[in-house]
Amino acid sequence: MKNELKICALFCLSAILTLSHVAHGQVLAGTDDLGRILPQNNTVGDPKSNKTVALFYFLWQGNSTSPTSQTYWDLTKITATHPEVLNDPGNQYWGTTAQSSAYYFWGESIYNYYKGEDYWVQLKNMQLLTDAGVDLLVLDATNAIDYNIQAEVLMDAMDAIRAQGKNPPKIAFYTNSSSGATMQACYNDFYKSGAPYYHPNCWYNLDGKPLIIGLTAESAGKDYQNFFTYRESQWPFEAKKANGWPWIEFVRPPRVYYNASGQKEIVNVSVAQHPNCGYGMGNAAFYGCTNNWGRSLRNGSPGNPSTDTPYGYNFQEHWDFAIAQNTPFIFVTGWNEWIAGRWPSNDGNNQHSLFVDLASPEFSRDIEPTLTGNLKDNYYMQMVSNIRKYKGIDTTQILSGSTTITNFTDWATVTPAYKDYTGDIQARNHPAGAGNIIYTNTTGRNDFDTLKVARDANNIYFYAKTAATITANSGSNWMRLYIDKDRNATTGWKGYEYRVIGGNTLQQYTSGAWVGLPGSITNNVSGNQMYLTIPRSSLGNLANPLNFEFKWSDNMQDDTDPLDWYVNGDAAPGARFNFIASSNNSTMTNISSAQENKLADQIKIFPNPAHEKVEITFANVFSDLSIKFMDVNGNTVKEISANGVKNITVELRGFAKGTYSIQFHSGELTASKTIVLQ
Ligand SMILES: [Ca+2]
Ligand SMILES: [Ca+2]
Ligand SMILES: [Ca+2]
Repeated sequence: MKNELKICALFCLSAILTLSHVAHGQVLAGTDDLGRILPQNNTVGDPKSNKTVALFYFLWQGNSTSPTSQTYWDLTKITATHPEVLNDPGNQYWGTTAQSSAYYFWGESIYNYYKGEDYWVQLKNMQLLTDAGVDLLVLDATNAIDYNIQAEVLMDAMDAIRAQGKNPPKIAFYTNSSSGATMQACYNDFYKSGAPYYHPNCWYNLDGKPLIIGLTAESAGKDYQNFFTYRESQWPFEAKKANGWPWIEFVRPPRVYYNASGQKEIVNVSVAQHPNCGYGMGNAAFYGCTNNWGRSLRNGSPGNPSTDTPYGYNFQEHWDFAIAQNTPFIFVTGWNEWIAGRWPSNDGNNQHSLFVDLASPEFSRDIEPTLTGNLKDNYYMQMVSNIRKYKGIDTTQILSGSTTITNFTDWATVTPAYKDYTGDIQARNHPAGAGNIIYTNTTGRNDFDTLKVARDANNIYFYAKTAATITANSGSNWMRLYIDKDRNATTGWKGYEYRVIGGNTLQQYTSGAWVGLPGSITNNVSGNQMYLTIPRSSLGNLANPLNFEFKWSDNMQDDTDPLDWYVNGDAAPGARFNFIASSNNSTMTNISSAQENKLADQIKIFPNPAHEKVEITFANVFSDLSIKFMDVNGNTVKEISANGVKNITVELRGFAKGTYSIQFHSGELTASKTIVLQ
């Protein structure tokens, strides 16, 4: 009887979830470490049809055909501690004396120096890329290797996510060297009936057949010839091909490609480029070659890598151009190449070492979150923002009506059901892609599955359902709840004004520290369910209608670092995302006015009235702040930018006396101020 009920309940729940998934996707909020806010439906509009994001993805880390240098392998660390290696190809601190036989990581992923077949890594990545809205992973087989073992691990991770009703990316292979033979290997390994690594649910189909990229002419007469839909491998120095799918471009703006039917199809977006390819990324990083384009490049200037590398200026120029082309595909390069072989340089100095593709934080092009170069998860969040601009996004789901919760059954009718991934507490125990290291991570404990929020006049209630029985309360980092009460990342710790730790202790972030608040929080736990009852009065009387963000975590290891949410315990939602709890449908207006105030509050201008000049100070440093002075007739009389600075002096000598409006613009934020010139 109990079992029958359980089966019915499961069946009914999955039916409801399927329906609600079709009707409305789950929309996450977030602000990155630079203060850039993920755009929502109010700025990017509803989901658009026929917009597909392809991402270049790599499986070769630690593979025997791309062997990592044995003793030292992190180029950023080697060149920081032993810069003498750069003019000494046989130096011991290369970790190997022979050039052309070892591969180096340009830096360290948040998953460390991993091996391509590490399931723990692939599962984490598939969660990030599912949340990002990436549709297609283009697997790099350009070196004539299909990395079949690693690809199967990746597809196992995709299958695990699909089994939860989510929509993970699918795969296609990109071949070029020995294209015909490599396409044959892909067909034999993955696609043909009885293939050893057969995952048809993971295939990306175009025009009704699995997509493959390569030199189509080489498929002629092969047994796989009619199996695939083909697109052409397209190198940046080759003339534009019909059906070309470019993995990078060495011209700005990038070229736009058409398919064989003459329809506009695809454009490439990349993080950095090496148009001076004879010298590669390594010579730009280490030997003064100035003709390559690093992460900081914009407006034709190399920028200032010592401060600009984390901001993604070059990447953003590409995105802005690509989105405006309105192509059905955008090809993004890339997620996780990480390694490059060391070769003898061809720059005329035989003491130099050459790295063609990746060399340093500035001259690399990986988006995957990293521990190196202060890049953190900025490029991931920037990619998520731009995918939203390209594809649109659903509106925020609204909370169901006021409900008083007195027991677990009261939660049955409360919506929405916010969903986390399950299985994301998977332990890690896998050899590294470098050195004799085994990576382990056993911090996964309680596995969040479904979260809910309810409210009545007196209380806010928070519900969490986990995949298995909730562990006994172990103290501070057990089943934590974070609340950003004003949806503003510049107030509180990383935006959060409140948190509940240890199941019953409410804290407020005040003057740079978490401080306990009086008030009684009730905590009910039963099996795999738990809920908290928090008096509204304890939360500083949250705005009504409700409009806040929240996040659960369990077993964080470093509660000062948001990157912890990517790797340890469980976070719901994952990464640097929040769920949105909103009890009315006028969130658009609320957010816009909050954002308006947010930027305006951070800007001070003096003196006002002014003579000849004004000084403008900013509470925060902005990566992309533009300032426009307009006269009473609406004419722009001065336009400047104030990127990366906390104050700026603006000369107004020679301007007519009178009132001027000053318009500030940074990403999604705008503000307006008025000054009088005397
Ligand atoms: Ca989970
Ligand atoms: Ca806040
Ligand atoms: Ca999670």
